[in-house]
Amino acid sequence: MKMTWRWFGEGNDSISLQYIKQIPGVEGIVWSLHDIPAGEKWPEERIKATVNQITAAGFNAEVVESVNIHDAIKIGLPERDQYIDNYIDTIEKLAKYGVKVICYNFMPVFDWVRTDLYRQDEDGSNALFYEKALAERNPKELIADVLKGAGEFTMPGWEPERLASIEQLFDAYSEVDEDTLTENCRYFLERIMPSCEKHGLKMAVHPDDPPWPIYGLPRIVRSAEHIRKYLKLVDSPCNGLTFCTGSLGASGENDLLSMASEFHDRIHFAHLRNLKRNEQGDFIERSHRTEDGDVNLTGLVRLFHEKGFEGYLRPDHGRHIWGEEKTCRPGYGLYDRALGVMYLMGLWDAFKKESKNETE
Ligand code: DNO
Repeated sequence: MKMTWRWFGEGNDSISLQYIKQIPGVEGIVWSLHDIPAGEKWPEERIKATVNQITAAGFNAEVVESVNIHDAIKIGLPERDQYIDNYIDTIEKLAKYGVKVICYNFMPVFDWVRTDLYRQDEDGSNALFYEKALAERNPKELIADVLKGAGEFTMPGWEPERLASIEQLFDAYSEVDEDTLTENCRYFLERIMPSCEKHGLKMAVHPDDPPWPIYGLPRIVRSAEHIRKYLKLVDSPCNGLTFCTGSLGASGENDLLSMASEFHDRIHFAHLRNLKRNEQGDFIERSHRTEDGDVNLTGLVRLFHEKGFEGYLRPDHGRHIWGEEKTCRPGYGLYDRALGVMYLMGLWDAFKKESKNETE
């Protein structure tokens, strides 16, 4: 297991690499070039500069989250070939600079969806919250609320320029059902896989967050059955999974332990976090501790350890605590994620010692 931390880049994150270095156990930085629009080639000079900056601070730069996929590829428009060529160009360059895993998603229009970025919890902390009844209201209101909550920060998957034409985007997807989206995904994967295989670079699709269709848009990475199908679209180790417990765990129907056990050899990256669901289908993000939510992180870390997981792992969203609210990116502050690292490392170290039968 290699512990990593998501960092949004110089001038684009409230946390410095120097601070991240003080969190025990973090070996790698999960990065991206967030200002490059989906579909464009990533400039080599920018890749080189970012990788150099990260390695100079004492981290590996082996995981990128995300290289986003242009809507034309998901919709299956004729211009998709050009965008796929651009994607391959970026893969080639990232491989040249030592990138081993690319996390991406295949969700139409929206990436993750929440209805409140600062929902107060019982202990006075606040966190990202999803209220089912509110999520299907006028998408323009939802977008306005999320962007307002983000304040000065840009949020991946919530690009104001792209979402400004939400009606056209919905229209463009009107003919795309689950089968079409799956076939468009197969087309994309078949074209990029030779390049990934040549470099041993693993693609790790992020599950749908939340794991159900939103606004009638199809979602194809949301249950064991969907993931089974996805991994067979191209049955290659390079077509793998980001195992995100917060996304998959928002549905009580997903048995995370059995999913992690079934797909473990195709899991290249794990996002571990906890959440608490209620009967209405709402959920709030919680501390990483198993007792604080519905996700059995203890059991999952045990399983990852038993399976000899050698991939990358990161704490996922944190709550906003100790006055950090609105001074950091929603869900991506320092304190609660650092607590998450320590919890996950603590579990890992305990299982490691146990398996070696060490007592000291
Ligand atoms: C949210 C993240 C997602 C994730 C993408 C991967 O905080 O987990 O935005 O990065 O879905 O492409």
